[in-house]
Amino acid sequence: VKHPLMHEWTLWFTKPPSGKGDNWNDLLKEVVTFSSVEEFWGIYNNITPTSELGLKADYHLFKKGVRPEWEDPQNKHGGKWSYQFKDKRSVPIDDLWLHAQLSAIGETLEGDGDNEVMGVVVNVRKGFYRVGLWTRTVGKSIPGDKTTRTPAQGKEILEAIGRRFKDVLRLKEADVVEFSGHTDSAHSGSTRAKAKYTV
Ligand code: M7G
Repeated sequence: VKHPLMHEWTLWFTKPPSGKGDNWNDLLKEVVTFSSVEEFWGIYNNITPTSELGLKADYHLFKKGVRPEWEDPQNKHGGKWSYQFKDKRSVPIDDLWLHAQLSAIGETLEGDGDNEVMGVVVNVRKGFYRVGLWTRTVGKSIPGDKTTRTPAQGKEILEAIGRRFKDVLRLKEADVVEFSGHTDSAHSGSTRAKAKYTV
């Protein structure tokens, strides 16, 4: 028996760079697409845990048809919630990444009809792990949206998603999870852009 997921999901991997000439596109690889709980566990049990990846590696789990890139048409108006875990030795990153993935594929991060969650990401970096959740918008209505939201409603929806993500990552109330728009990230050349919202 297979338990179907609400969406199909694709796992992507960013290889750690081997030489100087490597660019983002050479390193980003599509791994596998799945549509059931059982397939997810089969994949999960057979891939390298995050804690064993090299520096500059990423896993990205995105809805099928969405590339884990700012430039994707379904990401380009969006942003992300993210948190950096700076104590790499003590943080249970494999567990946290598992729960981030389960919250995405189990659709527990957003309400029916919110239509915001695009995917989740884990980055292995020198000095920290970063876990992120990419959203379709930054709270504003975007071209082509059928339902219109006021900026206040959009902010409420994104903050509710951020708070659930913060729980999934088992953070304390005093910890701060930050949201930033991808266009800010693209312009600053990095993810460390000005936070738009915090929870
Ligand atoms: P990062 O992995 O988000 O953060 O971006 P980091 O600074 O902690 O490593 C690292 C670099 O990867 C960026 O400066 C870009 O060169 C490249 N990169 C990352 N993302 C998510 C994208 C993307 O969506 N599109 C493109 N073109 N490059 C990206």
